[in-house]
Amino acid sequence: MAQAEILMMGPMLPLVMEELGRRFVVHRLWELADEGAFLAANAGRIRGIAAAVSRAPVRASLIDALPALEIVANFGVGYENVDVDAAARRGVVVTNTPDVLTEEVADLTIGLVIATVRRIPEADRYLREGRWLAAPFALTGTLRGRTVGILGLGRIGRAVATRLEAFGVAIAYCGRNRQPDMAYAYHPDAVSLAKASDILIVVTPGGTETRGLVDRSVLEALGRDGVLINVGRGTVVDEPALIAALNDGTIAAAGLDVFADEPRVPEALIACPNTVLLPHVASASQYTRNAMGQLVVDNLVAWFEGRGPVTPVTETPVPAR
Ligand code: NAP
Ligand code: 8YV
Repeated sequence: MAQAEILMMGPMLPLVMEELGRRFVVHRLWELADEGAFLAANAGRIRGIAAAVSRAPVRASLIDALPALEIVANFGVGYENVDVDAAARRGVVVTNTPDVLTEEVADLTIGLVIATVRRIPEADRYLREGRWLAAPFALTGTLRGRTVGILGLGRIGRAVATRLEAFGVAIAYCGRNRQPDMAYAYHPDAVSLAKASDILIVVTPGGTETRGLVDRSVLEALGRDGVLINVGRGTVVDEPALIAALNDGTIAAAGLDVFADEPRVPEALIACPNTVLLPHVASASQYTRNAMGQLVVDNLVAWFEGRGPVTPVTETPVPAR
C-alpha cells in the first residue's frame, strides 16, 4: 500500500523526523520555496499534519486547503496552535501529548517556585560577582506557613499539588469546575484564589478563553508579598500589568517559564531583579521530549493503521473508520 503523505509544520526531534520519514511521505513545510504552489499541486494527497506548539500554527485556512486531511498530531499537551474548531467542522481529528510530560513539568514548577521565593539565581550571581566577600546575601521569603494557589488543577496542577503537600504548605485551587475528589480549598475565580494565596501558580491552557485571566486585579489580590509563577501559557497573564506590578511593589516577585510572544521576552521583565525567567523548558529533558515525540509518532501510526488515535483532544470527535 502507498505510504500516506503528511505535512510537517517545522523541524521536530530527530526521532520524530526519522520515524515519520520511514513510515510516511513527509513534506517539510518550512523548506518549501513556494507554499501556495506546493499546495496547488499536492493538497489533495495530504492526509496528516505533524504540528508543534512552538512551530507554525495550523490555521483554518490550511485545514480548509487540505481536502484529504484526516488528522493533526501535535507535539505538546497544549494545542492552541491548532484551530480545533476548524478541524472539528471538517471531521479532522487532533491529538496532543498529555501525561508523558506531567511529572517533568511538575518537577520544574517546584524548582521555579523555590528559585523565585529563595532567590536562588540571584544568590548564585551574588557569589560569582564576589559580593559575599563584602556582606552576606539578603534574607529571603519562605515557603513556611504559606498558602499556594493553583490556577488550573489539571494533570500538571495535581502533580504540582502532590509535590507541594510534602512541603507542608496549604493548597488552594481555581478552575471552572470544583473537583469533588480534591480536598484543597476551591475558589471559583482567580481574584478569590489570589486573595487566599501567597504564591499563585498558573497551569491553565492558553487560547482565547484564558487570555489575560491574570490581570491587574488578580495581581493586586495576590498582594505585596505575593509571588506569581507561570508555567501554563504567557497569554494567560497580562504581561504589561505584571511588569507594572513587579516594578511598583504590587507583588514581590515572579517566576516565569512562558511568555506572551516567545521567544521574545520584554526587556522590562529582563530588567526586573525580582524575576526568575526560563526559556519555556518545563518539559525539556531529553527523556520527556522523546516520550512526547514518540506519542506524536504513535498517534499518526495508529491512525493510519486504522486503530484510531491514541490521545485525541476532546474538541474533535473521532469518526468511526
Ligand atoms: P489539563 O489536564 O487539561 O488541565 C488544565 C486545567 O486548567 C484544568 O484543571 C481546567 O480545569 C483548568 N482550566 C481550563 N480553563 C480554565 C479557565 N478558564 N479558568 C481556570 N481554570 C481553567 O492540562 P495539563 O496537562 O495539566 O496542562 C495544562 C497546560 O500547561 C497546557 O495546556 C499547557 O498550556 C501548559 N504546559 C506548559 C508546559 C511548559 O513547558 N511550560 C508544558 C506542558 C504544559 P476546569 O476544566 O475545571 O476549568
Ligand atoms: C513544550 C508545552 O515546550 O506541552 C506543552 O504544551 O508547552 C511544552 O511541553 C512545547 O510543546 C514545545 O513545542
